[in-house]
Amino acid sequence: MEKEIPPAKGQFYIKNFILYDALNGNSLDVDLAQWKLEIDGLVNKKLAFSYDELDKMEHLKYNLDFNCVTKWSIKNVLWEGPSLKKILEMADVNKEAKFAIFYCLDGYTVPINLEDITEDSIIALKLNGEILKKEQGFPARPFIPSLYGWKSAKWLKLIFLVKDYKDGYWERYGYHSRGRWANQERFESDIWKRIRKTVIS
Ligand SMILES: Nc1nc2c(c(=O)[nH]1)N[C@H]1C(S)=C(S)[C@@H](COP(=O)(O)O)O[C@H]1N2
Ligand SMILES: [Mo]
Repeated sequence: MEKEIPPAKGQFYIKNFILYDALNGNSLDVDLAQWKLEIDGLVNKKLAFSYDELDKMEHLKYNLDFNCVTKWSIKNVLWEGPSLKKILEMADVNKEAKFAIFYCLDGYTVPINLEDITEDSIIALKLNGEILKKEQGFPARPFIPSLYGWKSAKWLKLIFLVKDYKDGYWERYGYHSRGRWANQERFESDIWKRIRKTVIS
């Protein structure tokens, strides 16, 4: 008998994604002729990729779990898309940049430590063999294997490189600044948040 692989610490498996839409992204009709993924901020080359250009780049393809911080996980999702690390290399990120802020068409935002953007991080264009559905964040969302699901920003529009950390949509409400699931970096204490707010605003 095949041995069941348990989910990440503190997580349980469910069958289907719970589709989140904190800022009404589901109502977005994205016109691909207009849409471009922009790379801006602390880069030496500002770039803008059309969907077609992203689709024509070499794609990484692998199965990995999706872990939502609220404890549900989806087993063995097939992820597919161009390398995020390569895209950032093409933009020639400045040495002083420490974070990438992801901006979405619905107004959702999320900061990611550049350290977490590893070789296997992608701009996902496909999920389980199909192009992203509207409610899954069409046309593109990042997938960063070490991080919880809230860091996978749907309806992605812009990646902005910065030196200083800045809260995104959920971090403002206490979600962890980094969000690695292996360390269960779910939420941060109010005290830490208050200290951080006074230093970085
Ligand atoms: N633009 C946008 N991206 C988002 C969210 C959102 O509300 N808006 N929710 C996040 C959260 S908390 C999770 S767990 C995942 C859920 O992905 P799913 O909606 O495909 O299940 O999307 C993340 N990306
Ligand atoms: Mo989440």
